[in-house]
Amino acid sequence: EISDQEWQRVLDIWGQVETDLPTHGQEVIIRMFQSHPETTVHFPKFKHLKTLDEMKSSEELKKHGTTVLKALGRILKQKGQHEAELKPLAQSHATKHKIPIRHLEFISEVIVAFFADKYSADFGADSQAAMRKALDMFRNDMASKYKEFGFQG
Ligand code: HE6
Repeated sequence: EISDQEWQRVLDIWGQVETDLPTHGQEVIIRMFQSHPETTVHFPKFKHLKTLDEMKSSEELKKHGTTVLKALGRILKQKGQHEAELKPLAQSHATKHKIPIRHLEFISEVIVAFFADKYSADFGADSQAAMRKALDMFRNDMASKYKEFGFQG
């Protein structure tokens, strides 16, 4: 159960993230690739990006990061009432991209760690805990939906 105050903490930090989605999205994807290289196998379109500099210079990677954070933001703003937003995302990630739930856990960890680095003053322990709860809920609900689509995740 996530309280109103916890959702407020989540959406407060998201307000800062939304001031520049491409830069934040780019950083999330790059951190995910660097800390969990197994996630790169899902992205044939980024296979040519070998070095950190190449990743940073890729407009396509930045665009993808923007897409991901835009979708995640839309979900978080539903404060748990996210069935309509989650379903198509679960469907594509289960049946088309085949992304294990474990990889959703990786990106969640990356998001919390990155925000904690970047917003040390405004994303303290309580906010980090709230964001973790929200991302846990997102992931649990994705896992349930995955099963409806026949993917064990
Ligand atoms: Fe993915 N993704 N994604 N994804 N995604 C997305 C929103 C992906 C994600 C976690 C996506 C992924 C691999 C996501 C993806 C395409 C994730 C949107 C809106 C789209 C799209 O519409 O194109 C989370 C948390 C959110 C909100 C991996 C690995 C992880 C962990 C593709 C390979 C791939 C694709 O299009 O090829």
